Amino acid sequence: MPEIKLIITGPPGAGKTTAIEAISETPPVRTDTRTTDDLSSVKDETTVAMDFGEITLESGEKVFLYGTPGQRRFEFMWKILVEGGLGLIILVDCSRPDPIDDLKMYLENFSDFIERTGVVVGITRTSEPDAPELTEFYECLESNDRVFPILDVDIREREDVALLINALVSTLEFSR
Ligand SMILES: Nc1nc2c(ncn2[C@@H]2O[C@H](COP(=O)(O)OP(=O)(O)O)[C@@H](O)[C@H]2O)c(=O)[nH]1
Ligand SMILES: [Mg+2]
Repeated sequence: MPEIKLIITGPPGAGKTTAIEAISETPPVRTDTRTTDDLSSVKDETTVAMDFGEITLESGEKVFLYGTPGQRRFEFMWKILVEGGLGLIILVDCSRPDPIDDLKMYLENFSDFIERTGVVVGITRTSEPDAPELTEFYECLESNDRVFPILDVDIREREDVALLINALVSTLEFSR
């Protein structure tokens, strides 16, 4: 059976580690360590190298899901992780100061990868009082000449993570 490597990215605390834990059939590999810098007010632990989990689709295809470290000082890891990847999940966290700007940043940073793969955007914590409307995220994609599915998700729910993966894999079907 073919194997599909997907990457999940997004700012620290968006839920990359949580998503992989929610869906992986095998015990996920985590490389979290205690936070020491200004992030420690947001969370106790942060991913330094990657997260890894695997899922078998209904079609029998195996998906390997790699989570990137969120902090920008680990950006060099992103290039290593995308090697051989077929698609990207970008998580955007509405509890952060400027979620639209976060999305723009990830579109730019992964632009080389995005040129040759598929993308799906997962918006988390959409019930936050200052959360942008979904249309604002679509406008952000549009102004960057991108058309990707955007889903409102609770990343702690297995079904929501499955939705993201299925949306991404189905966009890939066209290009494979
Ligand atoms: N209250 C709330 N918490 C959430 C939601 N989505 C994710 N979380 C929590 O946010 C944290 C995300 O942390 P983590 O997965 O380590 O983020 P990472 O830095 O992207 O790997 C976890 O404690 C989740 O349980 C949500 O919709 N509501
Ligand atoms: Mg993490």
